[in-house]
Amino acid sequence: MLTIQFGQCGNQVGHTLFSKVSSDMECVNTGVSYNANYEYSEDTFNKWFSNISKDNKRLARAILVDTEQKVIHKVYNDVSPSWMYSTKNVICQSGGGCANNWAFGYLIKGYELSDVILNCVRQEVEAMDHFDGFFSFLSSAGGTGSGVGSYITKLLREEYDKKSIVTTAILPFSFGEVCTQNYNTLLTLTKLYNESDINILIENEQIHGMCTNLLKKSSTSLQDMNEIISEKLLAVLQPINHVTHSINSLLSKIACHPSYKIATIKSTPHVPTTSAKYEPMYNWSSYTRHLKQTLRIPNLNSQLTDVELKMPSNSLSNNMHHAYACSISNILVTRGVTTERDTIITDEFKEKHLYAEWNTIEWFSHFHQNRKFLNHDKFLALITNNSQISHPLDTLLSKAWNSYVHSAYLHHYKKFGLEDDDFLQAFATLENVVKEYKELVSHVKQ
Ligand SMILES: Nc1nc2c(ncn2[C@@H]2O[C@H](COP(=O)(O)OP(=O)(O)OP(=O)(O)O)[C@@H](O)[C@H]2O)c(=O)[nH]1
Ligand SMILES: [Mg+2]
Repeated sequence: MLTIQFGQCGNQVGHTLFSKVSSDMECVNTGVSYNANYEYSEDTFNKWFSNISKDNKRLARAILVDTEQKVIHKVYNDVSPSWMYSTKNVICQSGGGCANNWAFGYLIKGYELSDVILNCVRQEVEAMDHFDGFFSFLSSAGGTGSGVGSYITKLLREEYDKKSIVTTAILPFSFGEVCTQNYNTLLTLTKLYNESDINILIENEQIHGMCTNLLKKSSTSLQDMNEIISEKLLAVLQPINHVTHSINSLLSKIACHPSYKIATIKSTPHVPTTSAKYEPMYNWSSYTRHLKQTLRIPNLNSQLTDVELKMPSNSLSNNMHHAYACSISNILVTRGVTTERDTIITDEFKEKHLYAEWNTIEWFSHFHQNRKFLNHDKFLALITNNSQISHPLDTLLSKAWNSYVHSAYLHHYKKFGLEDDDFLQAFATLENVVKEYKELVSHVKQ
């Protein structure tokens, strides 16, 4: 797997992720034998790192891209004793960024940087024994991650048409950021939907809520949020027991239908670092029940509390007033020690009524790893492709459309060559995605 980090957000999230991978490898409380831990560390290394540097640090298999220097220099120079980025993989212009303008990123900067980026990609790919695909990070709201990121994704799709492309896109807060964020998100998601095999969408608002409610942060920094984002991704991607856990095997399960290519990740437990030692010991079934509740959707007249913002509980009520989202597929990844008295039962996720009626095979998979993840006795992640995503995308579409009909800010895009037709096509594509997700119908509950 080759990781590519685009723009401020992409580089900051990527940096936190590699730091977490290293922390995970260095955990002493693993819960498994020396040999099993050795195998886990070796698999982790092969997945995320390419080599060992002269001063004995792991070299991240990652390419860093930005159109301004500040952030990329910060993450490159934030040196850890155990890992680092390769200098040759830092691709950065000395300009002032893309000014939150997708068109500037896609049509101007993406083109300018493309030869250098593709050369760097080729070198990394040639150095690998086995290359399964790309894993990229970007925010949809700025100009570089969104514009350059989607332009390069298009070129990667052309050049590596048989390889997987997994994109992690961070969606902006719904209020209080930049005025062009909805256009940028619309244009990015549309391009990525065409070129990537799966888009893992992360909502900043949701992650912020988790920091406030679960980690009890009085003020939340981007770093706090990036820690949660990285834990979610790694809980899915880190090695699992006895199975080759490649991007391709995940993709074949989660992106099993070409019209539904969006996934989100629910995870638990997230606890304040100060109280991690006293983390209450719930049994596996409390956690799996908790995660299943994250698939609920509100009914017409009732509000729904997002259970991902609450601590798990042994007495979580099975609230009958709320229906469940309709899923295309779900993968549960559990990490930690099981005992005879505390086993993992996944029947709740297999219930037919949670899935699209046309979906008749393999809609649910469970992977397990005995080795503890980041010192947690138990950690669970559910990567899910389901209809809930239609809600934030619908909100985004109506805000973008509202600006568009008033021709707000369009001149910023048109001066770089984007036309009304491009906008209209983007609206049509994303509206169609939302429609497909909204119209999903589940198997009838038995
Ligand atoms: N979760 C998270 N979000 C971030 C981070 N940095 C920026 N963002 C979000 O990313 C969006 C802004 O995009 P940036 O990544 O800063 O923009 P860029 O890709 O560098 O593009 P330009 O600066 O316009 O060239 C906003 O929605 C921010 O909330 C981060 O470290 N973590
Ligand atoms: Mg920037």
